[in-house]
Amino acid sequence: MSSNAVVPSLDEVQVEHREAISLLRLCRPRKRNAINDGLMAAIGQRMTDLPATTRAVVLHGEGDHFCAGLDLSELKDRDAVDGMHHSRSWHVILRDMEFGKVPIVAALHGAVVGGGLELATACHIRVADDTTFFALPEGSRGIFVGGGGSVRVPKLIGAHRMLDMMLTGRVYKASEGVTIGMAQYHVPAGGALAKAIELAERIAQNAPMTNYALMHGLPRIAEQTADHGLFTESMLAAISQSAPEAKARVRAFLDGTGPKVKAD
Ligand code: 1HE
Repeated sequence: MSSNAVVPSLDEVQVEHREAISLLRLCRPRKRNAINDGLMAAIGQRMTDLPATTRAVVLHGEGDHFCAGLDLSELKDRDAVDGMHHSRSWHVILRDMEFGKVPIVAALHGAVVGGGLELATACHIRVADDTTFFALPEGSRGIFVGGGGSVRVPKLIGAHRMLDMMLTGRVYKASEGVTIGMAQYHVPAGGALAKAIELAERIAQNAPMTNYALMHGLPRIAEQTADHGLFTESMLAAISQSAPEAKARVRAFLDGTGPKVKAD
């Protein structure tokens, strides 16, 4: 029986495990890490294959750019039905990243455009170095976002900023992008990966239940009514604090052995 299943291009998404964190590197620099079906399937496969020891992931790109978006050469022959299936296939993989097992920190540099921005916004933390620029060139290519951008990007920067980006081709440089909420961190050129690793290692020290509750709870609570949101919050609070790990961490603070909050 023949199958239409995409073969993941695993060599284009390299993985490195470092104790509690895993690094995924987009490795298609010749094409500026443009995402074809094989590369997207490989991202999905790598996320599925993370070892149980991984508590946070860093996603970064090889070469001068994080990601040039959809591989436009694949678009030539796609009809409406194929386009629908293609978009839905991105939705599944990016949803599984956003609502996966562990937080993902994206280390951004160079182009973070089109589907590259959609990929970055499926991550939980974005670190942009000074070379980073954000754009949604779909408008000028006669197409539309298809990887969840219309849902995730407005949550970060507002629908009208996204509208402006797509209608006018506006490009946000790193500092401006960070100011409007595209990324949470802005670092000097070449510094995104080191900062992302530092943050992932910090995230990996949290209780896994708390990380999970944050990743899964906060976006859902944001879409609930206030009354439902408060109820969900109470459930997550109750479940988190009843875990043995939470008890041990609170006890450690009360014993004087747990970390204090520092302002630096
Ligand atoms: C590509 C792609 C691509 C580069 N698909 N091949 N995304 C875009 O509209 C962005 C298109 N790319 C660019 O604007 C530029 O390539 C960059 C600003 C990202 C980088 O510029 P530069 O000068 O470093 O590289 P380059 O010379 O433009 O590209 C190098 C090669 O990569 C070249 O191929 P070559 O065979 O001539 O060497 C380019 O054709 C190729 N390349 N980007 C295919 N995107 C789920 S829906 C999402 C919808 C979208 O993402 S639309 C936005 C698509």
